[in-house]
Amino acid sequence: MIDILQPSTFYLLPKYLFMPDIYREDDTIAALATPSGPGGIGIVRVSGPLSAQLFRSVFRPAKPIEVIQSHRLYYGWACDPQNDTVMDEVLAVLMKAPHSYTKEDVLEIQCHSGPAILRRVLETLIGQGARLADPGEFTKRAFLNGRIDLTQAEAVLDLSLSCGDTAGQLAVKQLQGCLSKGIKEIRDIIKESIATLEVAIDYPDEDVEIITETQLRELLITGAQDPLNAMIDAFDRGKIYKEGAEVLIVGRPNVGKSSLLNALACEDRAIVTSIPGTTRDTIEAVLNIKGILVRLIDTAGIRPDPDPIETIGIEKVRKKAKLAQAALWMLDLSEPICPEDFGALKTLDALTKRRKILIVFNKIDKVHSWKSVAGKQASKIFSRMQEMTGSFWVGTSAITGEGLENLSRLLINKLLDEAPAEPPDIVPNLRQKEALETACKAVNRAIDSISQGISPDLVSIDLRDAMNVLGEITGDSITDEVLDHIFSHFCLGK
Ligand SMILES: Nc1nc2c(ncn2[C@@H]2O[C@H](COP(=O)(O)OP(=O)(O)OP(=O)(O)O)[C@@H](O)[C@H]2O)c(=O)[nH]1
Ligand SMILES: [Mg+2]
Repeated sequence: MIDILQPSTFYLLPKYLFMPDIYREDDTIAALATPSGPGGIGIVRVSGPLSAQLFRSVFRPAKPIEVIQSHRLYYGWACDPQNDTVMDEVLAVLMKAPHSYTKEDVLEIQCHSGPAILRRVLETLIGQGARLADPGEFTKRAFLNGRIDLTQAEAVLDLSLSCGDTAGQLAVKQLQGCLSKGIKEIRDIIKESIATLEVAIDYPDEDVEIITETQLRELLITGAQDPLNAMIDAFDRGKIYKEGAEVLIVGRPNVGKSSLLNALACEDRAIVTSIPGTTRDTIEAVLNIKGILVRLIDTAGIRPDPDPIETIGIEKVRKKAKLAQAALWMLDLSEPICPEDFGALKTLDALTKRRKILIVFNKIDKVHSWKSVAGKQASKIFSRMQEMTGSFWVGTSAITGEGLENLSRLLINKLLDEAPAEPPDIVPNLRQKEALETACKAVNRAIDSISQGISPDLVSIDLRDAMNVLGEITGDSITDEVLDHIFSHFCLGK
């Protein structure tokens, strides 16, 4: 049976459910707004012109229906009007347009979260005239009805996916309109420049110069080129705050890589044994360290003459090292450094060159005066490998937890060493950054043309291009395909 609570089966629905003949944007839509599965409550959300009617037909409030007001939460029962059976004990709220998430009439029913109950309530609403919403369709309606712009809609997506605290704060700033405000200011400057140029185009023979060419260039440089470059720059500088980082744990077998992953994640993610070669595949744990999302990846121990399975594991490490932001090179401090340790380091070539490796001496609980032993081992490493000279090292015990706090602090410092101390206010996503770059190129062309005395109508064409591309960021000028693409990344019910 197809499960209407699961987004993955959504695409099968037109054949299954009672979809209206004409699929329209002013249909009344319904979806589960909370993740499916056991939990406290499950919320079914409805938006569109039938919401008030559905409220009356599917909800039996404990209070008389005549006293019901908009935006008030009421206790009662969700019932199937076809056979008058009670489906669940619920709380329901009707939010009359335009004061709702979509600016349409919206109904939300808080049910118990059992999948069978939620499916039944949803099916009843669909049976009464609603249709199942597309992924992201509630937010798309909020955008199409002018409640939010496209950057704010994208912030909603970021917010619903964000695991890192800082990423969440950045998404909130974008939802509050930080990026839109910046784009609007640039567009206003470009608009003003186009108006100036049009005076020159319309009255070529008259001496009606409002501002000089130098002033116009200056206006475009400070009001458009500089802020555009700053926003483009923020994409790279702020990426770690928004997307987090991938960090590998690499070392020869049995040094304690899996134990470290488990200790940092505070759960038994990876199998730990005293048998060398326990871990074969990569195992991930997502951590939130000082607000930054870190995907920590435990890897297969690296040794000479690996078996065929280990060989695949080692190849995976090499590939991951090319994309990871940093690695923990782990050694067992209770044993002398051996060629196998350096063999493991070789898989991190890409990261060694970028100086993104932290040396972790593990099992300090087994070593007397571990700091001086570790200091000596670090000197040996530095004298043998020039490229590691000056790298930070840290002592840990994955068993007692000693040194783990220090490791987290040093790791975050390493990850942030090229990033600004504080995240920028605006960190565009890839789509926005590409549009900013295109706009910036058009503005650059316009500025060059003004310097070369090229005719105002040609300058104006470049500035109009810039305006249009910036409009794609906020959604002022956007094609249906791009819109569909953006909202297809949303989950059902958002
Ligand atoms: N005393 C002590 N023992 C440790 C420490 N960390 C790990 N061990 C032990 O070392 C052994 C190997 O630990 P693992 O975490 O499986 O090591 P690994 O590096 O993941 O090993 P492979 O998966 O085989 O590459 C286990 O017996 C652990 O209990 C530590 O800090 N102190
Ligand atoms: Mg392991």
